[in-house]
Amino acid sequence: MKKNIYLYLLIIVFAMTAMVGCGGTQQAAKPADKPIVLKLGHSTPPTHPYNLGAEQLAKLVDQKTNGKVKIQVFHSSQLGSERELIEGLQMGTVDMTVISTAPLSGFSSKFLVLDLPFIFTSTEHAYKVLDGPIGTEILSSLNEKGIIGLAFWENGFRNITNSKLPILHPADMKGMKIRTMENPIHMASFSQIGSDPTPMAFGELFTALQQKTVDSQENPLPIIWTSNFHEVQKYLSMTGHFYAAAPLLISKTAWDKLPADAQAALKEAATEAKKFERDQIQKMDKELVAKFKEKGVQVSEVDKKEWVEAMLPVYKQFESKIGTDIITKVQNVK
Ligand code: EAX
Repeated sequence: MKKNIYLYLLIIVFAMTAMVGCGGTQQAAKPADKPIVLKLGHSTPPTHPYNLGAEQLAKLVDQKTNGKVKIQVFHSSQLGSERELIEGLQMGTVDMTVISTAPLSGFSSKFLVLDLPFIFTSTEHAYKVLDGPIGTEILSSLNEKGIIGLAFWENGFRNITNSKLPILHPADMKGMKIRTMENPIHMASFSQIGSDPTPMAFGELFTALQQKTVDSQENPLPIIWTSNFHEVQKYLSMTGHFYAAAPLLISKTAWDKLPADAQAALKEAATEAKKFERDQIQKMDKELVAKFKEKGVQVSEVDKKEWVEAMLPVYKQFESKIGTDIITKVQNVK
């Protein structure tokens, strides 16, 4: 009997030790030791600067957090179209994106000023506005929408391509079916010169051009090149009518989950990768005209003054919605 009690006690003690041991092992592999993984989705191909910049960001964040934060990059609209990516950030189903500013105007009207035709006179002008207090104010307008802006990266000055004829003057665009981004100012600017704008997600654009659902589109040279639009668009006109900034964004849900030191590391990496990404855009912009010509694209330089004047009425049309003061402020940054 006594022997049995000892045996029971022994079993109980043994079992408890084993349980404690188990708990101990579980603690040793506690979830905090697993890296936090952030999913970053964007719309351009793997060779585009968005993707090169995002990969650079992932590398920097990994280094700066000693592997505690990893960024997984999904290119080519794998996580959705640009509008879906913004909605995903709001719902917390997508962690990060780098994206054109144009679709953001549907979420915060502060972005509208950036969409105006010819508002930026040079790349330097754009950088100065975006990296200064105006840019900060525009980005932080997203906070109440559940999105945090980390830095303005770059898409670039947009140029028109088409499959029909060389476009030199705004009047040459009469009746042209052109795909635009989902943005009221972009659409109004093309209606203003007599063309027929159709908004469409970027992921559908190549097929739409190939099947001639639309005859024309407009994008910065690095996008046209990396998406092979020159295979289905014979004419390129160097209009540079809109400047597309490309903010790097993170969902507030993901941001709040990061420890303070990781937040600081991410902010720092976002700024370092901004320089890297913008440099890639600038380098490609310089090299690409020659490459398009080699591919048989007919490239036209245009008289910008004509285009500025032709699209100018759009300013009046949107002035009350944007605010004249902010338009003047942007124009006056030199
Ligand atoms: O953000 O939709 C477009 O034409 C954009 O330039 C592209 O999605 C990159």
